[in-house]
Amino acid sequence: MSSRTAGLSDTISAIATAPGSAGVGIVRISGPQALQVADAVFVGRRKPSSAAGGRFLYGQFVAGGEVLDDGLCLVFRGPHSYTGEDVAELQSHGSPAVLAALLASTLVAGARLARAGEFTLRAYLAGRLDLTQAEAVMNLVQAHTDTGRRQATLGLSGALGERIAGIAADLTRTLAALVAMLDYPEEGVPEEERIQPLERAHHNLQALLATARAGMVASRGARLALLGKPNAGKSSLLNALLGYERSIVTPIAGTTRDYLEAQLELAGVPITLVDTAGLRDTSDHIEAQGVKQALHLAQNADLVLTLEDGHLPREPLDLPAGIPTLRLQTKSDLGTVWHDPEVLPVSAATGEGLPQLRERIAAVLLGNVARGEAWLTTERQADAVRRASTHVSAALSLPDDLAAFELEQALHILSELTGRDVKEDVLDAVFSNFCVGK
Ligand SMILES: Nc1nc2c(ncn2[C@@H]2O[C@H](COP(=O)(O)OP(=O)(O)O)[C@@H](O)[C@H]2O)c(=O)[nH]1
Ligand SMILES: [Mg+2]
Repeated sequence: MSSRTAGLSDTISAIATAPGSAGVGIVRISGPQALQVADAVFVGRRKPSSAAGGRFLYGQFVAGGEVLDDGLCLVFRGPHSYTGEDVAELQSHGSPAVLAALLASTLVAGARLARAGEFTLRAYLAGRLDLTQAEAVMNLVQAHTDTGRRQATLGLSGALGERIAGIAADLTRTLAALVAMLDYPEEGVPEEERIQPLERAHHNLQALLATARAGMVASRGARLALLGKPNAGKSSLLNALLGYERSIVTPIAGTTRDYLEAQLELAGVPITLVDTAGLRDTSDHIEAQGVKQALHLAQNADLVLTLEDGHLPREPLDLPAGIPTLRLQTKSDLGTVWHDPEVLPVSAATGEGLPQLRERIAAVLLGNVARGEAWLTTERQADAVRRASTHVSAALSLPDDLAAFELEQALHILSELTGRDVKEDVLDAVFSNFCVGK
């Protein structure tokens, strides 16, 4: 048995709220002994273990005879809880010291410290969530924008699972028809049973796959690198997009030698803008490091903005190939000495071209996927849909017996995607990205 599902019959405990000081903090306990552990650390008019599910009790948290704080104990009895098990939530003041002491006393009382994502893993194992919903929980916890939140909520509602189930149903229909034909060739299966569902599944898989970039960018954000020669106006553009002076701007070439990052939101996507050292051959050792770093940063960006000064003669920029790029002509307020319809004129000084730039960035990052539908939001999901789609494409052009085999493969991948037929290493990959306490 893997480490992930080992020992799920024990009782776990963790601080469920974020580190730091806050009005309220929560220690969550789940498992067969959850209410007994709560009994040991909570003293009120009623014991948690004798309270009905759905009740909250007022009292004091105690450890070794000492009162830590007063607060609430919420009692959930399985299966009517997040994890499907008995759960107690201890709400104290949101003090790091109180929460640490409270957590420690639940461990002394017999709970074990929860691993990352273990509460949600238990909810999944109890059949309360499928895997795409579990991933949506993680995305929701981490959502920083409306788009990210909306997609996570859609995923959590099961909308993504339903889209996938619809595709699986079409594949199952085709597979049944193919098997029937192979077994009883004289019977004959109508085309609409065989080809139409397969083509529809193929189309729907492609449509789903087309949402992956937008979904991943909306949930985890995107990195945008600004690249260009010294003095092209990279730092000025960064400041203009941010609306405040983050990066130092001077007429001296080579001002930015290190790189710096700043956060902003654009079309509902959390963006990390990266300002880099200007690309040029230089004998300055530090600047040369910066140039190397700039190319490396560009390679790891979701999108590169290349900047070329519009009022100076154009010099070619040597860029590594294969990176999605938007090309900009800077300082448009100074007049332009070259013209290229592929390149967007912008001015950090006057703001000209910035609305168009924001629109183009959003178009590249989000594409034109339908907003109200559930998107793929993780690399795991995109990878599964990509693989399933390859098998379905193959099935479209193969004889019936081989097509049936391809469809079985595709169905297996889809069931792994929603988590009905899942291996331990997949669970590990999904839940290791969670925070402890969720
Ligand atoms: N007129 C004008 N000057 C600009 C603009 N953007 C940058 N500059 C000037 O160009 C010089 C280099 O700018 P900077 O942002 O430091 O370029 P970097 O080396 O690419 O980061 C500075 O003197 C800026 O004031 C612009 O849009 N219009
Ligand atoms: Mg600079």
